[in-house]
Amino acid sequence: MNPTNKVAKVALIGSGFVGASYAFAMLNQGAASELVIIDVNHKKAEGDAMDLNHGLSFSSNMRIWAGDYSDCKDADIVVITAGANQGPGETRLDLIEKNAAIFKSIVTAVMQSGFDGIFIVATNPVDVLTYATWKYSGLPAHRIIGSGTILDSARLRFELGSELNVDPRNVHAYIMGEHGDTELPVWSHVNIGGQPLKDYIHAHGKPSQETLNTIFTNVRDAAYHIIERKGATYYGIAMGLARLTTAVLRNENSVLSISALLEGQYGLNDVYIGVPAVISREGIKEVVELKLEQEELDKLHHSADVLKKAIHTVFP
Ligand code: 6V0
Repeated sequence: MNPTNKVAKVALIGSGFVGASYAFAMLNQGAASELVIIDVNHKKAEGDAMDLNHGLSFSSNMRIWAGDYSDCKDADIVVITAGANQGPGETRLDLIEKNAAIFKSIVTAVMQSGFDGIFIVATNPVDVLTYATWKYSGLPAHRIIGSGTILDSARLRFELGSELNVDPRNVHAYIMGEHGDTELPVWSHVNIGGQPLKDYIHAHGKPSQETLNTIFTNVRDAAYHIIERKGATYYGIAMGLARLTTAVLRNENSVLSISALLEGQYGLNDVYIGVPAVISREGIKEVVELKLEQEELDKLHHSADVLKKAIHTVFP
């Protein structure tokens, strides 16, 4: 960790669609002072670093270069977006085997550099690979953060905001569970600028349950719809990752829905899964334990069962 807080260094591993978009978002947000880009395709990392450097006259100051694993030694955060992405019709869980093997080599190389910071993981299936990063790194679980349902919650806030004609930043809503097909909307804790959803519905006569169901289906299946149209999704997750990075570097104590290791919360153990959590310079400072309705809790447990099965294919 960087005790002086003078230089905030981020190492990005994987400069594909998600990684390069994240680097661009970081350049615009200005939370880090150094960004090293590492990719098995070194030329791609070099090209991205060159291209991004040409934006420095228009952004805050940041040193950006294409490096190697030795550059992770004094990084505050390593962000992993490397690996295969979903093809049309492929689920996130279909990617396990390929990406777990890639992660073993990446995390081992990062740790061999002497890295002692915080990992942020975005590669899919993100909950399983966050668990794998925890195991392969040997670091405490609170220093391994998966992007989890940060994007799904943002999608839900956008969809609800559009439906209600309210700024999504004033719509407080979480998707919990797997970042994938078994995720769930936590309707019981949605509020619009402080007004609980059920009170909002009572006052405005809408949205109907049917509309809410459609909104959730759109959120859950958003990646499929985007992949069908343009082959990949990256801007939304890149901005979510930049938000998460900033929350850590600036010690914000922000509540974000991310993938955290559960150790008894929600009656679950030994699984990384999407939950709201307080994010600070320590990483995951605290998992927020919402009082869920029974149906929501059952769905969360089902999602955890699916993830545990997937985790056991990598860690029997
Ligand atoms: P991409 O554009 O194919 O980029 C992947 C990059 O990883 C490429 O530049 C590769 O060269 C690089 N790479 C592959 N193997 C290695 C390795 N061993 N070491 C270093 N670099 C390597 O994929 P894209 O950027 O679209 O997606 C990356 C991952 O993010 C995929 O697993 C997606 O499924 C996942 N996403 C996660 C989201 C989330 O919400 N968590 C959202 C969107 C995509």
